[in-house]
Amino acid sequence: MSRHVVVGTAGHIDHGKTSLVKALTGIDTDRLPEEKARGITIDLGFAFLEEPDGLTIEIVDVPGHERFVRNMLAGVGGIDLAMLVIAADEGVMPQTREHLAICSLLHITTGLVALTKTDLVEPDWLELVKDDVTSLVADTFLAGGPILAVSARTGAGLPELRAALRALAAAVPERAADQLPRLPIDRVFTVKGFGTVITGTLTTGRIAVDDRVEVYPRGVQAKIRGLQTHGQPVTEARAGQRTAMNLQGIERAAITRGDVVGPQGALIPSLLVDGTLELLEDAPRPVKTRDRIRFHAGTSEIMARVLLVDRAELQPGERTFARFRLEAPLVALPGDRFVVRSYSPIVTIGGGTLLDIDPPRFKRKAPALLAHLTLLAEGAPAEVVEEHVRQMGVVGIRLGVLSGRVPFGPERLRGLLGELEAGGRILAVERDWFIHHESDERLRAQIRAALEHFHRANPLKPGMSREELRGRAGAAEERIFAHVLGRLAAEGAVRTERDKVRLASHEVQLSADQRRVVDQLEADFLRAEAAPPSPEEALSRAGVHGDEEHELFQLLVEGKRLVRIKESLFFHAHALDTIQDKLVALLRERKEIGPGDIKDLLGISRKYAIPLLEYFDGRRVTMRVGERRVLRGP
Ligand SMILES: Nc1nc2c(ncn2[C@@H]2O[C@H](COP(=O)(O)OP(=O)(O)OP(=O)(O)O)[C@@H](O)[C@H]2O)c(=O)[nH]1
Ligand SMILES: [Mg+2]
Repeated sequence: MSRHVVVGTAGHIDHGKTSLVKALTGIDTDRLPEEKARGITIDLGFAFLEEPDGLTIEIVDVPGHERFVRNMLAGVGGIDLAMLVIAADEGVMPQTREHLAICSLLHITTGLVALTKTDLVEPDWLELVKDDVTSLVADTFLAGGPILAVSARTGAGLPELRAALRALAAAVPERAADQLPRLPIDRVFTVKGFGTVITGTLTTGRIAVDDRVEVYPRGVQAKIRGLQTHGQPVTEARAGQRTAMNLQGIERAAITRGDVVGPQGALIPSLLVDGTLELLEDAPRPVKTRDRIRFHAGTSEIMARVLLVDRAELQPGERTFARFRLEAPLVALPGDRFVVRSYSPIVTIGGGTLLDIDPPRFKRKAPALLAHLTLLAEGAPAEVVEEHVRQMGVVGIRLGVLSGRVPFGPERLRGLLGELEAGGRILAVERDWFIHHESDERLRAQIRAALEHFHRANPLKPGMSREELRGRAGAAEERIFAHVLGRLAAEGAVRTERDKVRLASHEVQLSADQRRVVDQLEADFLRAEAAPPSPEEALSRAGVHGDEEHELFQLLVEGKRLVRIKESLFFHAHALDTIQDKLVALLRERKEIGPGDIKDLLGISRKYAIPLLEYFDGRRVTMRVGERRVLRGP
């Protein structure tokens, strides 16, 4: 099986990085005319070595000039191992240190030192430089690693260097297969006849021709028309591969270095991220809250303000949690490492690990934020997922959003969610939409409390309006509210009738006096049959003053004893049944009738006859044909 391991060069300007890459691979990575003219590297260059057993060593050659560290940063974001190149005649220089620090901050875990231009120095000198280098790399990921003496000019030591690279590459662990495919873009150009082409190192996952992708943060969607690695067309690219991608349906001008290609809708561009922040021992000064910095992640560089979570100032060598307010959207995932450079002078001062993307709006200095970040930094994967669900409260979180906020791929995430659901920690309100069990319990308690309060305040009302209840119970998302209410109903705790909700235990309790009024009202309407009184009349005959809004009158309406036909015209439900029977019988006999016929049939005036006919039209019992009514067929 083929494997791709990415080696990045690092080291001071003119120390021989590009020459060494060329001596190893035969590829001149300085492509730009300006690079040729000035004899320095300005932007990233790419080369590769084909090794036995399907291993390809991809090489990213970076510039050493201090003004181009930003380009260097765009190159080392995706590397597996570092080749620190130090010219034997000059020894350790400022960008030797800075590049080494950057590699350390990015948590690159393996690599070697190539002590080059050895043709220019005496053996004694070489030994002195070796000692220097040994103490430079002590306490770094290069400690104890190979320090190889080479010369690009004479070729001395090159076979040993290549063998050492191969050995290190073989030991690099396989990149996680189950991760969202992500390709931070380092170059964009157009190829005549093909259109827009982007290149980058596919950091995770795999992609194939015809895949539909999105270019973040712009949100433009495109189809992969073609893929190439090392100038050869391929149908699929895998993690670690240098990839050129021909995108269909996208303008070159719509993309720049720093953008990220990923699956559609899967990543979250964010102006706010949380993470750890560690300052280098030799950072020139402390970092204070609101300091403006340059934030480098993947191939992007974004200006940002630092907001320290638990202190006002972070001293060199210290580490804490920080929030970054970015001046342009960042596209990254938790777990990604980043590097921070000071605004001015432009030097690398530290870095950290992203913990949360588009985090919940905690108050920055709140202990809750500290607890949240500590959990994200130190918790087991299931705890991290649970924490995200918990923080979303009664809004819940959808799988699509969650996957952009955790450092695990989709399959792993599904597994963790399944575990949490089985353990009762979270609930699925819908497929791929989750709330924490505490939020569920809180919502249930709020619903019960709101209903209890309502019943106490309105003992004669049979139930509370559903929308009012949702508002009182923390205005939960409609579908989550519906889900929780549905479960409460299934458990027999609440009853829902049309848009009214009540506790199952609630019963309207009437005093003897109230009972008498209600009974009398009902009797009045029953007796009146087709010519009912107005609500006011009926109420005053029962000895109370009021209109249809009167709670005792409403009791009969909500209990469906009285039915509103129009405005304040109410009929008793039984009376309506009787009227309907008579009407249907008459229509069967006559086939069609006019308003006068119903007046005669029921002995009522036009005032009742017209609304009744319209009511039965509305109930689809009758149908209007001109001025006449006929029976609507079954
Ligand atoms: N004598 C000698 N000269 C070398 C060797 N390697 C590189 N050089 C010379 O050193 C100079 C710089 O080499 P580059 O390979 O461009 O250095 P670099 O590290 O890529 O420089 P930047 O990319 O600009 O940081 C060139 O003039 C090379 O010819 C070597 O092994 N021996
Ligand atoms: Mg170079």
